[in-house]
Amino acid sequence: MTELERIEKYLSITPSLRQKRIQRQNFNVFIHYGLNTFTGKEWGDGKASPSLFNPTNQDTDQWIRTVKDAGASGVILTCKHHDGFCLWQTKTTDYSVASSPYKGGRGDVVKEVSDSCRKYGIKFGIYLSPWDRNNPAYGTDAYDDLYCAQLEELLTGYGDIFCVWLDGACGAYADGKSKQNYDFKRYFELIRTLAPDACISNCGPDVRWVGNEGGYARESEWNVVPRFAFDLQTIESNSQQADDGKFAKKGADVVASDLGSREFLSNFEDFVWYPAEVDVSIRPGWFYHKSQDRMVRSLKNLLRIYYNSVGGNSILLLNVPPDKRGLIHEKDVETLKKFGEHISQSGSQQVKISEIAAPVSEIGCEIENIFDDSIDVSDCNPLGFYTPERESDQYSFQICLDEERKINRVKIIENVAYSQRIESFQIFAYVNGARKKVYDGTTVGYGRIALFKPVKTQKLEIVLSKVRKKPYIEFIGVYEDNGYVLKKPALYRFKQWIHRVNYKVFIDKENKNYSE
Ligand code: FUL
Repeated sequence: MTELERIEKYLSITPSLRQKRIQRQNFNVFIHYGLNTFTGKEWGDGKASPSLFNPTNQDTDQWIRTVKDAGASGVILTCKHHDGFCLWQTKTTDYSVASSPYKGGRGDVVKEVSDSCRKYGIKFGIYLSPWDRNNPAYGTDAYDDLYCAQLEELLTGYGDIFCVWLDGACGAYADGKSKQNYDFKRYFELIRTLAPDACISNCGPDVRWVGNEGGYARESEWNVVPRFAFDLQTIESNSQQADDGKFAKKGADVVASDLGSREFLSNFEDFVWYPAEVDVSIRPGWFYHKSQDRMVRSLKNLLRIYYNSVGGNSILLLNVPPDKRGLIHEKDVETLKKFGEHISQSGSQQVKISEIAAPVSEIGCEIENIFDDSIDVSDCNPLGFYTPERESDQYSFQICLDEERKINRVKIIENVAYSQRIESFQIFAYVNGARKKVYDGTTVGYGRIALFKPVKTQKLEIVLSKVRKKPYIEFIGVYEDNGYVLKKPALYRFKQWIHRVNYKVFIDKENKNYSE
């Protein structure tokens, strides 16, 4: 294939509607809750008595109000974690809330959370751990039947599900057992049948695990990656293997640093649209531990994660674990409230653009289309974007603001219906007549928030210095200084990522493309 043919191939890879929707959601909350909340464990061994599950004051409305105040769009609940304890009234096992004192054994946490989500307009998703340390069937074919029955109960009994999160973590050896040979193909088909709009994340074809639990996206996240990236063996082998408290602290060193550059893609023939998700906990643990009440991430830390993930073409999945009372702890609530306020205030700091000069557009795709990011091009408005009429090596946009403003960021979104095209771009500000470079970046994709040192200016220039083909831009926004400065160290860490994945080994020819 020539370079041009290759590029055409990459650009032919575009998201499914369900992928566009989840990318547009930007930020969701993970809720880890279950027997571990009461035993203080991270990985329950499946032997703890259900009688320990006894929240005294559970209020899922409080959880979801917190989620809403934080500005998230959806919630994913650990309906069953590795210990096998089920938070709903399942017919598949007694190891569930039905055997607990909670509401006299008649409680159903999945129902409560999904009802609260509906009440507050938050989407609801499920996490159902494939690894099950309690069920005697684990390790046999009968377990696949049981797992599918659990999926079926969850996907049919609790309203719309936006995401099914399949965890790759497994430490079966810790139980002296060999690992279940999961029939993922069967799980995927069942999910597609029962919940066709739901994304299957992590060990699934729709959303890619970023590869670490430290809150780091790559400096250049690409949505078009070689199909091997959706290879369950790779995902599982990179996932957590032991409950030693070390995995989440590892930072960003468990995956390849580049999954999508032209150079990297040139090694492969088969590609998928596979957007990254950054899953990270607000505390050191995924489950609540009283001893970690003073270790809740600070606002500054959460913002670092937000700008790095949501601002770096990735979905953020932030874990917030309820405590033994069945409430989200005051400390987390307070931080999340400030976080939500920061995000919403920052969104309203968009500066008025009085004039923008861009290369001549295709008819119907004028530059004026791109100042309003509430237009959802994915579902309904195919013309809410700009594209130049002609192909060129570089594209330059001159932006005049209504008056001189102190700004510190620019947000750009590509219309991903045309795949991901921008490979590098720079932002210049005119200060006292001089053209000063304020930002040098790489990918844009579903969204890049380019943060720079505050600068007073009335005129900017954005140069798309390298593109795969002419850009399709959905949105450009310029924002007044919100006081946030992204510290350099986070970026330095990416550069030190080690290429640990031997990608050639893991190509699985059997993998069907479930994205269709
Ligand atoms: C990991 C699990 O082992 C953790 O307990 C947690 O659920 C996290 C989201 O995924 O792989």
